[in-house]
Amino acid sequence: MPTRRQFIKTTVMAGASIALFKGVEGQAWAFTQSPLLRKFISPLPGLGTGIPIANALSVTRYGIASDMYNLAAVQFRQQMHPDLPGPTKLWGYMDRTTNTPAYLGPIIVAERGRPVILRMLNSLPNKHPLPIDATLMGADMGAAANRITVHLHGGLTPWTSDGGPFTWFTPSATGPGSGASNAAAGIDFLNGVSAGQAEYYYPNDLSARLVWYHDHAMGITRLNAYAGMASAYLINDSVVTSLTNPTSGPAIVPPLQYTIPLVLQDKMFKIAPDQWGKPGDLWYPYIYEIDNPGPTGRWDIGTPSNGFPNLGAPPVPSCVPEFFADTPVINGEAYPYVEVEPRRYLFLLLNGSQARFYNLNLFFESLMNAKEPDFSKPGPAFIQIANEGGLLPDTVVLNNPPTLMPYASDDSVIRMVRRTLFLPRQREPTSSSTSLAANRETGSSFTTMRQLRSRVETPETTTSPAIPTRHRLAAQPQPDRAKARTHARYCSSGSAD
Ligand SMILES: [Cu+2]
Repeated sequence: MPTRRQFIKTTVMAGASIALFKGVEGQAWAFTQSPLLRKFISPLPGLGTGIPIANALSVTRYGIASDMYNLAAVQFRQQMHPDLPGPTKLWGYMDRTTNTPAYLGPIIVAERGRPVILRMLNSLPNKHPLPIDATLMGADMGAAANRITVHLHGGLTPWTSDGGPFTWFTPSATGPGSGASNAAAGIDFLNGVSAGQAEYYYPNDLSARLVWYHDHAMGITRLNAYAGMASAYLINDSVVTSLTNPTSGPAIVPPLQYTIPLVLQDKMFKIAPDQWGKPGDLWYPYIYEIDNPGPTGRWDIGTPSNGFPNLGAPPVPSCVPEFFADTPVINGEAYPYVEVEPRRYLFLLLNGSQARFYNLNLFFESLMNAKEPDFSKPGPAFIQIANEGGLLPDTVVLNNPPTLMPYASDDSVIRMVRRTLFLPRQREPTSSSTSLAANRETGSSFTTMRQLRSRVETPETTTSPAIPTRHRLAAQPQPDRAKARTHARYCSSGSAD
């Protein structure tokens, strides 16, 4: 196992930049170690162009017309930026009707009231692409590294299909497990349909919104989601349809071809091979750096002199509490650009990072410094129409957009104009004297390691009408209260995330 000093030495020799920021013990550290990548040379993967949309099979289940999806969890490689030394090893979901895996795919497009049946086949190899802390509950006692379970994050799901952490199954699982961590399935597994295959039932009895499905296995959820087992799940309903296709007047919400999902993540890439992979593969922190006490180590541990108990050296690999990676990845591509027309677009924003918050701002490109923003020239406003709770009652103009928390989503309409830069600024721990609240409020105290931008080059003229600054979206149908109560009972034993 390389020491931290050896690691940094290797990193410097490889020409990557190192930036250690000030902090206090007990905080995560921001630093960079990935290969330096050119910005904005590859296009943003979009819906159906890079990110596949899952193919549904129409079936009748419980007497209700439903959509069946046959997916598999597989290992594959994908080039996440042209400058990376090779394609990145990933674990992700694949549509078994096409057998073509792709990062963030396949997206499931669902309709309110039409249930989805998701069948997931576990086709993962035995060896995990990331370091596993084998002292964590669920990952101990020789537990299989390739155990999975599927959770619909933000869904209103009966507990039997909620993918609780102990409902995991391995490629050889046939039924409920014995409860031992080294069994073929977890003790709560009751979704088996055949060897290594589980089935989940999603009633979709909730209003239109962007949610997502991801792995949820006990002890390794963070690693599995980071490795790629996370995909989008878009729910449409009649209210959104009436906004995109009104019977009279202009559409408030752009149609699907002018909808751009932006899944914001931060990743770290290896520059040297190790026992888990080769250069260009994903890196994940796994060592507490107690050999370098004081405010310079990454994931330092507290000392007894600062009131922390002396518990001895943590294991290697260790689970670290927070992880701020150095390379922004949007829809699976590092530093992408997106070309748009001068008209309204609907952006579906999802923060899929481990711990990073994003503060989203639009600025015009600097005339003096290409590919950099001119902070004195703010771009068009965000008009927020929804969040992860569904459509808002009214549109909201976000001149100073709020922070997008991890695992949260926002739907915003933006009217694009010429040469606009899309620049989410990144929030992370800075110095001990700067409170998190201050960080959130003032852009100047943000530490931006690298910038996440999409370039837009279009004529300045625009043909789409201005977006009303305040617009009543629609009266939404009320949920079925009896059904909601039943679901509440089901979900009370579900998982929290
Ligand atoms: Cu979740």
